[in-house]
Amino acid sequence: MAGEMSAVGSFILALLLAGYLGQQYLPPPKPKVVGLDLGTTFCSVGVFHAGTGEVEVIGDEEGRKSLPSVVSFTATGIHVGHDVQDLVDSNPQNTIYDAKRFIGKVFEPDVLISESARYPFQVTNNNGSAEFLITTNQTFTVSPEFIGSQLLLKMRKMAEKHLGVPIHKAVISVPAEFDEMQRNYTIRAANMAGLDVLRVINEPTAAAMAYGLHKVDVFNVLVVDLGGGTLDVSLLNKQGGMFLTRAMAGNNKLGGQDFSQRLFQYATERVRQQYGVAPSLKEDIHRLRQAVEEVKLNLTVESKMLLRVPLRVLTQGPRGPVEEPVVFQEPISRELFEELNTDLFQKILTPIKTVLEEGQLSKEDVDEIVLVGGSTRIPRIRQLIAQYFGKEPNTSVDPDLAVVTGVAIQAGIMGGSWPLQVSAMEIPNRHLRKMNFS
Ligand SMILES: *[C@@H]1O[C@H](CO)[C@@H](O)[C@H](O)[C@H]1NC(C)=O
Ligand SMILES: *[C@@H]1O[C@H](CO)[C@@H](O)[C@H](O)[C@H]1NC(C)=O
Ligand SMILES: *[C@@H]1O[C@H](CO)[C@@H](O)[C@H](O)[C@H]1NC(C)=O
Ligand SMILES: *[C@@H]1O[C@H](CO)[C@@H](O)[C@H](O)[C@H]1NC(C)=O
Ligand SMILES: CC(=O)N[C@H]1CO[C@H](CO)[C@@H](O)[C@@H]1O
Repeated sequence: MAGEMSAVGSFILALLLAGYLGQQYLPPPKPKVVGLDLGTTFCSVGVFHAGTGEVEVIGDEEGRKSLPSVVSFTATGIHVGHDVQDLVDSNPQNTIYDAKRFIGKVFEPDVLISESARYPFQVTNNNGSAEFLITTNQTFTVSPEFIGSQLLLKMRKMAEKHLGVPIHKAVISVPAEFDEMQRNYTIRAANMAGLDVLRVINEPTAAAMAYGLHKVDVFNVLVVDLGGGTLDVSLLNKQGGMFLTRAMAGNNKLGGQDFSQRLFQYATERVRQQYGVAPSLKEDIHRLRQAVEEVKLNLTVESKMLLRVPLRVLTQGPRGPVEEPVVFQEPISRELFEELNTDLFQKILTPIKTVLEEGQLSKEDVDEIVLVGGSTRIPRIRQLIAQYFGKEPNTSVDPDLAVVTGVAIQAGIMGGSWPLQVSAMEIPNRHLRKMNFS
């Protein structure tokens, strides 16, 4: 009897051992849960690889790791992300962007009318909810969550193609200030894309996780997210494995496009000084804007750049004004760019001071500062923040991919991937309101 028992026992032991060895030598299982960052202007998808313990942000066929949050409708179908690029100019009234600003929100009728005036597409009012009016060879409306679902579906397909497995589960990030309804509609967008949402996580929390701050001994984390058009500052407090948002503040009219605009105004003035007229042709203005944007990006690494744009200027010929092709050239130094934006850069400190006041902390109490959003690449901005706190911010993760990196880590935790034992939790912040300065 005892012998039989031990035979069964060693059989079980052998099974366990085989399982253990299998775990050691078989390739690690493919990730089953994806992390999604559905941003206002760009979105990304990432996964956590249990085998290597690394996050992979999944690129498209051309290796691009973020896709523009744009969806365009034509008679032949729905186009998403990079596929839309050519349609932005030719099909503006059916090309929807910024849908995240409308998701799960109830608006006063006059607010929707003025919002609609800001966009080349038509925003309509469905009992307080925003919808977009599409006219291809038929006319219909789509909801902001439908736009979101098309972006999420594209990212799901990218992940499935890359990993070679079907994906049905996701963790998704939302701005900390999103209320329950905005969160619910974001989940609905994911459901429409065939994804079950295991957890919704705040963007600043995700950014903090990208730096592994859920695993180390920190209490107060300040997250500065400076994107193309908005600044969001959040003060997080970590207790055990739990992140609590203590305070939020921001400026929804401050970001990269404002810094570009200053440089564009300067360039326009220089054209006027050199040729007597400012550029007036639509294509010229467009080209100048693009060149300015490129120079701005390059100045984050270079200290000096040459702005060089072919333009056509109107000059007085013998028989009236004629268009003359010229090549406008102007050296732009990083110093000049900083000078043109001094006051705007200073404004970044306002919401930072506010969250500290709201959270009743002094700047010395902040353990780590995390920078998110493309505009935090600007060296002067990093420097201003470092000077204010008297310590270096955390910048080693690509600021455009910090959120998706953190969401992918959370997805790995939800998927039960070894070796992550620490789970980040969020304490809901129902009564927190975001202060806005703009
Ligand atoms: C719109 O055009 C597409 C492609 O040409 C066609 O497949 C579709 O049936 C048309 N729809 C309507 C309502 O005419
Ligand atoms: C419109 O919204 C209000 C509250 O937001 C709701 O009470 C009402 O039933 C809605 N009407 C329709 C037609 O959906
Ligand atoms: C959000 O969804 C949950 C679960 O489906 C539901 O209980 C809750 O009432 C919803 N809240 C809002 C504001 O829509
Ligand atoms: C900006 O930098 C990139 C890479 O360093 C370079 O390829 C590009 O030509 C630069 N742009 C301009 C306008 O010089
Ligand atoms: C400046 C800097 O890199 N600070 C911190 C970033 O976050 C990690 C935690 O993962 C800290 O160890 C660094 O010191």
